[in-house]
Amino acid sequence: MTRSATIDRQTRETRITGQLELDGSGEVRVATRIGFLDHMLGALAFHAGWDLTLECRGDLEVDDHHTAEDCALALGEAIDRTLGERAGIRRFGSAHAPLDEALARAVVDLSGRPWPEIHLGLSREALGGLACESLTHVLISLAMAARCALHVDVLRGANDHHRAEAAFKATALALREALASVGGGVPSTKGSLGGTP
Ligand SMILES: [Mn+2]
Repeated sequence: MTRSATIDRQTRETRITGQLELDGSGEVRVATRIGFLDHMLGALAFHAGWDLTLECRGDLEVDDHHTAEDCALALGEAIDRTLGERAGIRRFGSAHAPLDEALARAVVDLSGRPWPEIHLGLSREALGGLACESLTHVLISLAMAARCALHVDVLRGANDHHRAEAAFKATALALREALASVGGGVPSTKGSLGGTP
């Protein structure tokens, strides 16, 4: 059974189309017209082992915010749809990723309950055409839409490009582990990962 979802999210602010295949081989094509967002979502999908196409036409004449947020929401919603009742997944995942001097840690629980804790500690205003606050917001939006607890901490690093990229790579590796198909039922003593406490 393939775990895939079509991405089609249209608002007055953004138009997003694409395709997500969870059990892919890292074939990734992301085109949001924001270079650094392409770089981060591309790294996320590649290191998570997904096949992903994602194209966004957003209101960049306003700023980068809607494009960044909505791409993350569309991707998170696609992850959520591929999982259905969330049976047969590992559910938990954690990873560290370095990029030279930078080191990031990501811990995920595909619990059905959205809880982002994103601490990137970036000091620059922007990276490329992407505000650094938008990078944090991307991971928050991803966790909200994918309905998972996602804790990302950049533990050290002097270069903000490195800090951000390490954070997205660690998130990718943690998600890869949590999304792994291990068989069996819903991995919860409650018997459901529907999202109610
Ligand atoms: Mn880079």
